[in-house]
Amino acid sequence: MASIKAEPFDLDFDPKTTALVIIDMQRDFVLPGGFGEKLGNDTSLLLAAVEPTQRVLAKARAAGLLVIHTREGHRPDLSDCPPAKLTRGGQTFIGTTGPMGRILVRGEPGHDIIHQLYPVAGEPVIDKPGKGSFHATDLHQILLDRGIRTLVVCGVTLEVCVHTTVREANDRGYECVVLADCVASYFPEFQRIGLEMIKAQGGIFGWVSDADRFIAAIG
Ligand code: TIU
Repeated sequence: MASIKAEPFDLDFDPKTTALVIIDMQRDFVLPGGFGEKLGNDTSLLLAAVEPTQRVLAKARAAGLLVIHTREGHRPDLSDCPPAKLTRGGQTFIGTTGPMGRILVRGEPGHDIIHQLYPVAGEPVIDKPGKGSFHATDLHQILLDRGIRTLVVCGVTLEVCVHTTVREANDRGYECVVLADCVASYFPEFQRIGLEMIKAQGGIFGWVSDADRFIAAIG
């Protein structure tokens, strides 16, 4: 067993039943020319999460933790993209062509994970059409089959895909630790408040820690 220093209180976990989940570290969100920038955001804010997540990923791999990556995106014919997601306020970005290929479309350069955090053989990659990583995916099945109980969560953006995934996971009975410096938002105030929301009320849907405390916990 191990224990991670966290808020609102330290969490005991078994590395054998713990997975590192890295959410949507895709070019379309963290680099200019993709979905994030099309939505009017400064994508450079998300890059702060890359280096701490690299350290966490290296430690998790060395310790033999299950590592799971997710990607938000759609089939090339967009048949899995709800009309309500495709067109917002009369604007359509998903499926249009930009400098990194068709935005949020599977198989395109922009849809793929940045090289710094690229999956290696044996690490499941979950392609998801929504914000949550459990919706319309086989993530729950993969976690159940491996007896996973605890999720250590990194990725972007905190208030959208990370929050949605952690809320989904919490409802399915997983204990989730979000690493504060390994998640990022386009909005600094959402980064601060998004972390507060997780750990308020005695940890209403999770715990908050950071890269250094995760690395120390693994030993
Ligand atoms: N726009 C935004 O903040 N996020 C997303 O659209 N997807 C994810 O968070 N991955």
